[in-house]
Amino acid sequence: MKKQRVAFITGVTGQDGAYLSEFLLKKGYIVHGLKRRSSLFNTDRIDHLYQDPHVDNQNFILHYGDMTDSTNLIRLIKEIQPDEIYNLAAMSHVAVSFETPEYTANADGLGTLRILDAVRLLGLEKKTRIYQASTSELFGKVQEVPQSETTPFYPRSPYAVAKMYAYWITVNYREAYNMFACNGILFNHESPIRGETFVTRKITRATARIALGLQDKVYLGNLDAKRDWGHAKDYVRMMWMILQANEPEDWVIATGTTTTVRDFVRMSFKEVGIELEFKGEGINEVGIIKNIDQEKYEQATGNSSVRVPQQSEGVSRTHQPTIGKEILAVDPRYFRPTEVDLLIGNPTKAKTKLGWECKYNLADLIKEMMQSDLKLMRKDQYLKEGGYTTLNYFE
Ligand code: NAP
Ligand code: G4F
Repeated sequence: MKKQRVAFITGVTGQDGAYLSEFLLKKGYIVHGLKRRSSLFNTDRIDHLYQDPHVDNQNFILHYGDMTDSTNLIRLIKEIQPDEIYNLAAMSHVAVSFETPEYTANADGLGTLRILDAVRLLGLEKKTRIYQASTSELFGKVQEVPQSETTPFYPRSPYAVAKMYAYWITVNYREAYNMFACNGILFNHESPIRGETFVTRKITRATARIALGLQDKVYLGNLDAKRDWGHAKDYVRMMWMILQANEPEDWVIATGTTTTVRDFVRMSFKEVGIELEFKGEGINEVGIIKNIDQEKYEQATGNSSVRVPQQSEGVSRTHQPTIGKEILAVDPRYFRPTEVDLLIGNPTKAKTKLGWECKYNLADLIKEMMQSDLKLMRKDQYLKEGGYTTLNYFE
Protein backbone atom coordinates (compact mmCIF):
# COMPACT_ATOMS: atom_id res chain seq x y z
CA MET A 1 0.00 0.00 0.00
CA LYS A 2 1.21 3.50 -0.82
CA LYS A 3 2.39 5.44 2.23
CA GLN A 4 0.06 8.29 3.17
CA ARG A 5 1.67 11.67 2.54
CA VAL A 6 1.92 14.02 5.50
CA ALA A 7 1.25 17.76 5.32
CA PHE A 8 1.73 20.44 7.95
CA ILE A 9 -0.39 23.57 7.50
CA THR A 10 0.29 26.71 9.52
CA GLY A 11 -2.75 29.02 9.58
CA VAL A 12 -5.07 26.02 9.43
CA THR A 13 -7.93 28.00 11.02
CA GLY A 14 -7.84 30.66 8.29
CA GLN A 15 -9.76 30.81 5.00
CA ASP A 16 -7.06 29.10 2.93
CA GLY A 17 -6.07 26.70 5.69
CA ALA A 18 -9.63 25.38 5.84
CA TYR A 19 -9.99 24.86 2.09
CA LEU A 20 -6.51 23.39 1.77
CA SER A 21 -7.17 20.93 4.62
CA GLU A 22 -10.34 19.74 2.86
CA PHE A 23 -8.46 19.43 -0.42
CA LEU A 24 -5.52 17.44 1.02
CA LEU A 25 -7.73 15.16 3.11
CA LYS A 26 -9.68 14.28 -0.04
CA LYS A 27 -6.35 13.41 -1.67
CA GLY A 28 -5.62 10.97 1.17
CA TYR A 29 -3.07 13.07 3.09
CA ILE A 30 -2.60 13.05 6.84
CA VAL A 31 -3.00 16.73 7.70
CA HIS A 32 -1.46 18.38 10.74
CA GLY A 33 -2.51 21.95 11.47
CA LEU A 34 -1.06 24.70 13.62
CA LYS A 35 -3.65 26.65 15.58
CA ARG A 36 -3.16 29.47 18.03
CA ARG A 37 -4.40 29.37 21.55
CA SER A 38 -7.34 31.75 21.84
CA SER A 39 -9.69 32.49 24.73
CA LEU A 40 -12.67 31.28 22.69
CA PHE A 41 -12.82 28.53 20.07
CA ASN A 42 -11.34 29.78 16.79
CA THR A 43 -11.98 26.66 14.71
CA ASP A 44 -15.33 27.52 13.05
CA ARG A 45 -13.91 27.06 9.54
CA ILE A 46 -12.53 23.57 10.23
CA ASP A 47 -15.05 22.20 12.73
CA HIS A 48 -16.55 19.97 10.03
CA LEU A 49 -13.13 18.29 9.68
CA TYR A 50 -12.49 17.89 13.40
CA GLN A 51 -11.70 14.38 14.62
CA ASP A 52 -11.89 13.26 18.23
CA PRO A 53 -8.29 12.75 19.42
CA HIS A 54 -9.46 9.65 21.35
CA VAL A 55 -10.27 7.86 18.12
CA ASP A 56 -7.62 5.76 16.32
CA ASN A 57 -6.23 6.52 12.87
CA GLN A 58 -6.82 10.25 12.92
CA ASN A 59 -5.85 11.96 9.69
CA PHE A 60 -6.60 15.54 10.78
CA ILE A 61 -4.59 16.58 13.81
CA LEU A 62 -4.38 20.02 15.39
CA HIS A 63 -1.45 21.34 17.43
CA TYR A 64 -1.16 24.50 19.46
CA GLY A 65 1.56 26.85 18.32
CA ASP A 66 2.55 30.25 17.11
CA MET A 67 4.69 31.61 14.29
CA THR A 68 6.59 33.72 16.81
CA ASP A 69 7.74 30.66 18.80
CA SER A 70 10.76 28.90 17.25
CA THR A 71 10.97 26.15 19.86
CA ASN A 72 7.37 25.20 19.24
CA LEU A 73 7.81 25.10 15.46
CA ILE A 74 11.02 23.05 15.64
CA ARG A 75 9.44 20.52 18.01
CA LEU A 76 6.31 20.13 15.89
CA ILE A 77 8.19 19.72 12.61
CA LYS A 78 10.46 17.15 14.32
CA GLU A 79 7.42 15.19 15.54
CA ILE A 80 5.37 15.48 12.35
CA GLN A 81 8.20 14.84 9.82
CA PRO A 82 6.08 16.43 7.07
CA ASP A 83 6.49 15.74 3.36
CA GLU A 84 4.96 19.15 2.65
CA ILE A 85 4.67 22.34 4.70
CA TYR A 86 2.17 25.01 3.69
CA ASN A 87 3.12 28.18 5.54
CA LEU A 88 -0.17 30.08 5.48
CA ALA A 89 -0.11 31.62 8.97
CA ALA A 90 0.11 35.39 8.96
CA MET A 91 -1.32 38.59 10.32
CA SER A 92 -2.95 38.98 6.91
CA HIS A 93 -4.84 42.28 7.15
CA VAL A 94 -3.05 45.09 5.32
CA ALA A 95 -4.76 47.96 7.18
CA VAL A 96 -4.15 46.33 10.59
CA SER A 97 -0.45 45.94 9.76
CA PHE A 98 -0.11 49.73 10.00
CA GLU A 99 -1.35 49.43 13.62
CA THR A 100 0.83 46.40 14.49
CA PRO A 101 3.94 46.68 12.28
CA GLU A 102 6.41 44.99 14.64
CA TYR A 103 4.19 42.00 15.34
CA THR A 104 3.42 41.69 11.61
CA ALA A 105 7.16 41.64 10.80
CA ASN A 106 7.70 39.00 13.47
CA ALA A 107 4.85 36.65 12.50
CA ASP A 108 4.85 37.14 8.71
CA GLY A 109 8.55 37.80 8.05
CA LEU A 110 10.56 36.04 10.76
CA GLY A 111 7.88 33.35 11.08
CA THR A 112 8.79 32.17 7.58
CA LEU A 113 12.48 32.10 8.49
CA ARG A 114 11.62 29.99 11.57
CA ILE A 115 9.90 27.37 9.38
CA LEU A 116 12.69 27.27 6.79
CA ASP A 117 15.41 27.07 9.42
CA ALA A 118 13.59 24.39 11.42
CA VAL A 119 13.55 22.20 8.31
CA ARG A 120 17.26 22.82 7.74
CA LEU A 121 18.19 22.32 11.38
CA LEU A 122 16.33 18.99 11.48
CA GLY A 123 18.06 17.78 8.31
CA LEU A 124 14.77 17.55 6.41
CA GLU A 125 15.93 19.59 3.37
CA LYS A 126 15.60 16.61 1.02
CA LYS A 127 12.32 15.30 2.44
CA THR A 128 10.19 18.38 3.12
CA ARG A 129 8.81 20.67 0.42
CA ILE A 130 7.74 24.14 1.54
CA TYR A 131 5.03 26.41 0.15
CA GLN A 132 5.27 30.05 1.23
CA ALA A 133 2.06 32.15 1.07
CA SER A 134 3.42 35.11 -0.82
CA THR A 135 1.20 37.92 -2.06
CA SER A 136 0.41 40.35 -4.85
CA GLU A 137 0.78 43.08 -2.19
CA LEU A 138 4.52 42.80 -3.00
CA PHE A 139 3.78 44.64 -6.27
CA GLY A 140 2.16 47.50 -4.30
CA LYS A 141 2.78 50.67 -6.28
CA VAL A 142 2.80 48.68 -9.46
CA GLN A 143 5.77 49.01 -11.78
CA GLU A 144 4.08 47.13 -14.62
CA VAL A 145 0.54 46.17 -15.69
CA PRO A 146 -0.32 43.29 -15.49
CA GLN A 147 2.05 41.90 -12.86
CA SER A 148 3.99 38.70 -13.47
CA GLU A 149 6.87 36.76 -11.88
CA THR A 150 9.35 39.27 -13.37
CA THR A 151 7.62 42.50 -12.25
CA PRO A 152 9.74 44.44 -9.71
CA PHE A 153 8.30 44.72 -6.19
CA TYR A 154 7.27 47.98 -4.48
CA PRO A 155 5.59 47.09 -1.16
CA ARG A 156 3.26 49.70 0.37
CA SER A 157 2.49 48.46 3.88
CA PRO A 158 4.21 46.85 6.88
CA TYR A 159 2.39 43.66 5.85
CA ALA A 160 3.82 43.76 2.34
CA VAL A 161 7.32 44.60 3.58
CA ALA A 162 7.19 41.64 6.01
CA LYS A 163 5.99 39.38 3.19
CA MET A 164 8.81 40.69 1.01
CA TYR A 165 11.34 39.45 3.59
CA ALA A 166 9.50 36.11 3.65
CA TYR A 167 9.63 35.95 -0.17
CA TRP A 168 13.38 36.52 -0.38
CA ILE A 169 14.34 34.31 2.57
CA THR A 170 12.41 31.50 0.84
CA VAL A 171 14.35 32.11 -2.39
CA ASN A 172 17.59 32.32 -0.41
CA TYR A 173 17.08 29.01 1.44
CA ARG A 174 16.18 27.36 -1.86
CA GLU A 175 19.40 28.57 -3.46
CA ALA A 176 21.69 28.24 -0.44
CA TYR A 177 20.55 24.85 0.86
CA ASN A 178 18.99 23.30 -2.22
CA MET A 179 15.57 23.16 -0.57
CA PHE A 180 12.28 22.64 -2.42
CA ALA A 181 10.86 25.97 -1.20
CA CYS A 182 8.47 27.99 -3.39
CA ASN A 183 6.58 31.25 -3.27
CA GLY A 184 3.01 31.36 -4.54
CA ILE A 185 2.47 35.05 -5.33
CA LEU A 186 -1.27 34.91 -4.94
CA PHE A 187 -3.61 37.71 -5.89
CA ASN A 188 -6.72 38.33 -3.76
CA HIS A 189 -8.88 35.28 -3.31
CA GLU A 190 -12.16 35.23 -1.50
CA SER A 191 -15.00 32.89 -0.52
CA PRO A 192 -18.00 32.59 1.80
CA ILE A 193 -15.53 31.95 4.65
CA ARG A 194 -13.38 35.01 3.95
CA GLY A 195 -12.63 37.06 7.09
CA GLU A 196 -15.43 39.56 7.74
CA THR A 197 -13.17 42.63 7.68
CA PHE A 198 -11.77 42.14 4.17
CA VAL A 199 -13.65 44.31 1.73
CA THR A 200 -15.45 41.59 -0.29
CA ARG A 201 -16.93 39.86 2.73
CA LYS A 202 -17.71 43.18 4.40
CA ILE A 203 -19.70 44.05 1.27
CA THR A 204 -21.56 40.73 0.88
CA ARG A 205 -22.44 40.63 4.58
CA ALA A 206 -23.68 44.23 4.52
CA THR A 207 -25.62 43.69 1.29
CA ALA A 208 -27.41 40.70 2.80
CA ARG A 209 -28.20 42.61 6.00
CA ILE A 210 -29.40 45.70 4.14
CA ALA A 211 -31.61 43.60 1.85
CA LEU A 212 -33.12 41.82 4.85
CA GLY A 213 -33.76 45.07 6.67
CA LEU A 214 -31.24 44.32 9.44
CA GLN A 215 -28.90 47.22 8.66
CA ASP A 216 -29.26 50.71 7.24
CA LYS A 217 -25.99 51.49 5.61
CA VAL A 218 -22.44 50.33 4.98
CA TYR A 219 -19.34 52.54 5.30
CA LEU A 220 -16.37 51.77 3.06
CA GLY A 221 -12.99 53.33 2.25
CA ASN A 222 -11.40 53.61 -1.18
CA LEU A 223 -14.06 52.65 -3.77
CA ASP A 224 -11.67 53.19 -6.69
CA ALA A 225 -9.19 50.49 -5.60
CA LYS A 226 -8.96 47.69 -8.15
CA ARG A 227 -8.30 44.07 -7.28
CA ASP A 228 -7.90 40.83 -9.19
CA TRP A 229 -10.34 38.69 -7.19
CA GLY A 230 -10.47 34.90 -7.52
CA HIS A 231 -12.05 32.05 -5.56
CA ALA A 232 -9.97 30.58 -2.70
CA LYS A 233 -10.82 27.02 -3.80
CA ASP A 234 -9.04 27.56 -7.13
CA TYR A 235 -6.03 29.01 -5.32
CA VAL A 236 -5.49 26.27 -2.71
CA ARG A 237 -5.51 23.69 -5.52
CA MET A 238 -2.65 25.63 -7.07
CA MET A 239 -0.71 25.65 -3.76
CA TRP A 240 -0.66 21.86 -3.94
CA MET A 241 0.24 21.86 -7.66
CA ILE A 242 3.22 24.14 -6.90
CA LEU A 243 4.65 21.53 -4.52
CA GLN A 244 4.09 18.68 -7.03
CA ALA A 245 6.07 20.46 -9.80
CA ASN A 246 9.38 19.02 -11.00
CA GLU A 247 11.39 22.06 -9.89
CA PRO A 248 10.95 24.53 -7.03
CA GLU A 249 9.93 27.89 -8.49
CA ASP A 250 7.89 31.00 -7.72
CA TRP A 251 4.48 31.46 -9.32
CA VAL A 252 1.94 34.24 -9.91
CA ILE A 253 -1.63 33.07 -9.38
CA ALA A 254 -4.39 35.39 -10.55
CA THR A 255 -7.48 35.53 -12.74
CA GLY A 256 -6.12 38.27 -15.05
CA THR A 257 -9.25 40.42 -14.55
CA THR A 258 -9.48 43.47 -12.30
CA THR A 259 -12.55 45.15 -10.81
CA THR A 260 -13.10 48.22 -8.63
CA VAL A 261 -14.48 47.96 -5.11
CA ARG A 262 -17.41 50.07 -6.38
CA ASP A 263 -18.26 47.50 -9.04
CA PHE A 264 -17.99 44.68 -6.52
CA VAL A 265 -20.63 46.55 -4.47
CA ARG A 266 -22.84 47.01 -7.55
CA MET A 267 -22.61 43.31 -8.43
CA SER A 268 -23.41 42.19 -4.88
CA PHE A 269 -26.55 44.34 -4.65
CA LYS A 270 -27.63 43.11 -8.08
CA GLU A 271 -27.76 39.60 -6.60
CA VAL A 272 -30.65 40.76 -4.38
CA GLY A 273 -32.40 42.70 -7.15
CA ILE A 274 -31.19 46.11 -5.97
CA GLU A 275 -29.75 48.53 -8.53
CA LEU A 276 -27.43 51.17 -7.09
CA GLU A 277 -26.27 54.50 -8.39
CA PHE A 278 -23.25 56.33 -7.04
CA LYS A 279 -23.31 60.10 -6.57
CA GLY A 280 -20.68 62.59 -5.43
CA GLU A 281 -16.93 62.26 -5.31
CA GLY A 282 -14.18 61.30 -2.86
CA ILE A 283 -15.30 61.27 0.75
CA ASN A 284 -18.70 62.67 -0.31
CA GLU A 285 -19.54 59.74 -2.60
CA VAL A 286 -22.68 57.84 -1.65
CA GLY A 287 -24.56 54.82 -2.99
CA ILE A 288 -28.30 55.21 -3.48
CA ILE A 289 -30.97 52.64 -4.36
CA LYS A 290 -32.07 53.44 -7.92
CA ASN A 291 -34.39 50.52 -8.53
CA ILE A 292 -35.62 47.31 -6.92
CA ASP A 293 -36.51 44.29 -9.04
CA GLN A 294 -39.25 42.98 -6.73
CA GLU A 295 -39.27 39.46 -8.13
CA LYS A 296 -35.51 39.05 -7.76
CA TYR A 297 -35.56 40.71 -4.35
CA GLU A 298 -38.26 38.36 -3.07
CA GLN A 299 -36.51 35.34 -4.53
CA ALA A 300 -33.18 36.26 -2.98
CA THR A 301 -34.36 37.36 0.46
CA GLY A 302 -37.34 35.06 0.93
CA ASN A 303 -39.31 38.15 1.94
CA SER A 304 -42.71 38.14 0.27
CA SER A 305 -42.48 41.89 -0.24
CA VAL A 306 -40.43 44.76 1.10
CA ARG A 307 -41.57 43.77 4.54
CA VAL A 308 -41.89 46.29 7.37
CA PRO A 309 -40.83 44.60 10.61
CA GLN A 310 -42.38 45.46 13.97
CA GLN A 311 -40.52 47.46 16.63
CA SER A 312 -40.86 44.43 18.91
CA GLU A 313 -38.52 42.56 16.55
CA GLY A 314 -35.77 44.95 17.51
CA VAL A 315 -35.53 46.13 13.90
CA SER A 316 -36.30 49.74 13.09
CA ARG A 317 -38.63 50.65 10.21
CA THR A 318 -35.94 52.86 8.67
CA HIS A 319 -33.87 49.76 7.83
CA GLN A 320 -36.07 48.75 4.89
CA PRO A 321 -34.48 49.07 1.43
CA THR A 322 -36.53 51.53 -0.58
CA ILE A 323 -35.89 53.47 -3.79
CA GLY A 324 -33.93 56.69 -3.16
CA LYS A 325 -32.47 55.44 0.13
CA GLU A 326 -28.75 56.04 0.78
CA ILE A 327 -27.24 52.72 1.79
CA LEU A 328 -23.50 53.36 1.30
CA ALA A 329 -21.15 56.14 2.34
CA VAL A 330 -17.39 56.66 2.40
CA ASP A 331 -15.61 56.78 5.76
CA PRO A 332 -11.96 57.91 5.60
CA ARG A 333 -11.13 55.73 8.62
CA TYR A 334 -10.91 52.85 6.13
CA PHE A 335 -8.32 54.64 4.00
CA ARG A 336 -4.75 53.40 4.35
CA PRO A 337 -1.69 55.64 4.88
CA THR A 338 -0.33 54.21 1.61
CA GLU A 339 -2.66 52.40 -0.77
CA VAL A 340 -2.28 49.77 -3.47
CA ASP A 341 -4.48 51.23 -6.21
CA LEU A 342 -4.43 48.56 -8.87
CA LEU A 343 -3.63 44.87 -8.96
CA ILE A 344 -4.03 42.63 -11.99
CA GLY A 345 -2.02 39.46 -12.40
CA ASN A 346 -0.66 37.59 -15.38
CA PRO A 347 -0.92 33.86 -14.55
CA THR A 348 0.49 32.66 -17.90
CA LYS A 349 3.35 30.72 -16.33
CA ALA A 350 1.02 28.78 -13.99
CA LYS A 351 -1.35 28.05 -16.86
CA THR A 352 1.24 26.91 -19.36
CA LYS A 353 3.71 25.08 -17.09
CA LEU A 354 1.33 23.56 -14.54
CA GLY A 355 -1.95 23.56 -16.45
CA TRP A 356 -3.76 25.57 -13.76
CA GLU A 357 -7.15 27.06 -14.68
CA CYS A 358 -9.71 28.98 -12.58
CA LYS A 359 -13.02 27.19 -12.28
CA TYR A 360 -14.77 30.29 -10.87
CA ASN A 361 -15.19 33.79 -12.30
CA LEU A 362 -16.05 36.90 -10.28
CA ALA A 363 -19.81 36.59 -10.92
CA ASP A 364 -19.78 32.97 -9.62
CA LEU A 365 -17.78 34.05 -6.59
CA ILE A 366 -20.15 36.91 -5.70
CA LYS A 367 -23.22 34.71 -6.21
CA GLU A 368 -21.81 32.07 -3.83
CA MET A 369 -20.77 34.64 -1.22
CA MET A 370 -24.16 36.38 -1.40
CA GLN A 371 -26.12 33.12 -1.08
CA SER A 372 -24.06 32.13 1.92
CA ASP A 373 -24.37 35.51 3.67
CA LEU A 374 -28.10 35.72 2.97
CA LYS A 375 -28.49 32.34 4.66
CA LEU A 376 -26.38 33.45 7.60
CA MET A 377 -28.24 36.73 8.03
CA ARG A 378 -31.65 35.09 7.68
CA LYS A 379 -30.64 33.06 10.71
CA ASP A 380 -30.01 36.37 12.51
CA GLN A 381 -33.41 37.59 11.38
CA TYR A 382 -35.13 34.50 12.81
CA LEU A 383 -33.22 34.80 16.07
CA LYS A 384 -34.18 38.46 16.41
CA GLU A 385 -37.79 37.68 15.64
CA GLY A 386 -37.65 34.95 18.29
CA GLY A 387 -36.44 37.48 20.84
CA TYR A 388 -32.81 36.32 20.91
CA THR A 389 -29.77 38.55 20.57
CA THR A 390 -27.37 38.05 17.68
CA LEU A 391 -23.61 38.54 17.45
CA ASN A 392 -22.56 42.08 16.71
CA TYR A 393 -19.72 41.45 14.27
CA PHE A 394 -18.83 44.84 12.82
CA GLU A 395 -15.63 46.67 12.07
P1 NAP B 1 -6.53 34.42 7.17
O1 NAP B 1 -7.91 33.93 6.91
O2 NAP B 1 -6.34 35.73 7.84
O3 NAP B 1 -5.80 33.28 8.05
C1 NAP B 1 -4.57 33.53 8.64
C2 NAP B 1 -4.23 32.34 9.53
O4 NAP B 1 -2.99 32.60 10.19
C3 NAP B 1 -5.24 32.07 10.64
O5 NAP B 1 -5.33 30.68 10.84
C4 NAP B 1 -4.60 32.74 11.85
O6 NAP B 1 -5.04 32.21 13.07
C5 NAP B 1 -3.16 32.37 11.58
N1 NAP B 1 -2.19 33.18 12.33
C6 NAP B 1 -2.08 34.52 12.37
N2 NAP B 1 -1.05 34.89 13.13
C7 NAP B 1 -0.50 33.75 13.61
C8 NAP B 1 0.57 33.46 14.48
N3 NAP B 1 1.32 34.43 15.03
N4 NAP B 1 0.85 32.17 14.75
C9 NAP B 1 0.11 31.17 14.21
N5 NAP B 1 -0.93 31.39 13.39
C10 NAP B 1 -1.24 32.66 13.10
O7 NAP B 1 -5.68 34.45 5.83
P2 NAP B 1 -5.96 33.70 4.42
O8 NAP B 1 -6.78 34.59 3.57
O9 NAP B 1 -6.36 32.31 4.69
O10 NAP B 1 -4.50 33.73 3.80
C11 NAP B 1 -3.56 32.68 4.04
C12 NAP B 1 -2.16 33.20 3.77
O11 NAP B 1 -2.07 33.66 2.43
C13 NAP B 1 -1.74 34.38 4.63
O12 NAP B 1 -0.36 34.23 4.87
C14 NAP B 1 -1.99 35.60 3.76
O13 NAP B 1 -1.13 36.64 4.13
C15 NAP B 1 -1.65 35.02 2.40
N6 NAP B 1 -2.35 35.61 1.25
C16 NAP B 1 -3.71 35.70 1.25
C17 NAP B 1 -4.35 36.20 0.12
C18 NAP B 1 -5.86 36.30 0.06
O14 NAP B 1 -6.35 37.03 -0.81
N7 NAP B 1 -6.58 35.59 0.89
C19 NAP B 1 -3.61 36.61 -1.00
C20 NAP B 1 -2.22 36.49 -0.95
C21 NAP B 1 -1.60 35.97 0.17
P3 NAP B 1 -6.41 32.72 13.79
O15 NAP B 1 -7.53 32.01 13.07
O16 NAP B 1 -6.21 32.29 15.18
O17 NAP B 1 -6.45 34.20 13.60
O1 G4F C 1 -10.07 43.36 1.14
P1 G4F C 1 -8.86 44.14 1.47
O2 G4F C 1 -8.66 44.49 2.90
O3 G4F C 1 -7.64 43.30 0.91
P2 G4F C 1 -6.15 43.70 0.51
O4 G4F C 1 -5.67 44.90 1.21
O5 G4F C 1 -6.09 43.72 -1.00
O6 G4F C 1 -5.33 42.45 1.07
C1 G4F C 1 -5.77 41.12 0.85
O7 G4F C 1 -5.24 40.64 -0.36
C2 G4F C 1 -3.79 40.55 -0.39
C3 G4F C 1 -3.41 40.03 -1.78
O8 G4F C 1 -3.28 41.11 -2.65
C4 G4F C 1 -3.33 39.62 0.71
F1 G4F C 1 -1.99 39.50 0.68
C5 G4F C 1 -3.80 40.14 2.06
O9 G4F C 1 -3.43 39.19 3.07
C6 G4F C 1 -5.31 40.28 2.06
O10 G4F C 1 -5.87 39.00 1.95
O11 G4F C 1 -8.83 45.49 0.65
C7 G4F C 1 -8.97 45.51 -0.76
C8 G4F C 1 -9.13 46.95 -1.22
C9 G4F C 1 -8.07 47.90 -0.64
O12 G4F C 1 -7.61 48.76 -1.66
C10 G4F C 1 -8.84 48.72 0.38
O13 G4F C 1 -8.34 50.04 0.57
O14 G4F C 1 -10.39 47.44 -0.76
C11 G4F C 1 -10.21 48.74 -0.25
N1 G4F C 1 -11.30 49.03 0.71
C12 G4F C 1 -12.25 49.97 0.53
N2 G4F C 1 -13.06 50.01 1.61
C13 G4F C 1 -11.50 48.42 1.90
C14 G4F C 1 -12.61 49.05 2.47
N3 G4F C 1 -10.86 47.41 2.52
C15 G4F C 1 -11.32 47.00 3.72
N4 G4F C 1 -10.71 45.96 4.34
N5 G4F C 1 -12.40 47.60 4.34
C16 G4F C 1 -13.08 48.64 3.75
O15 G4F C 1 -14.04 49.17 4.30
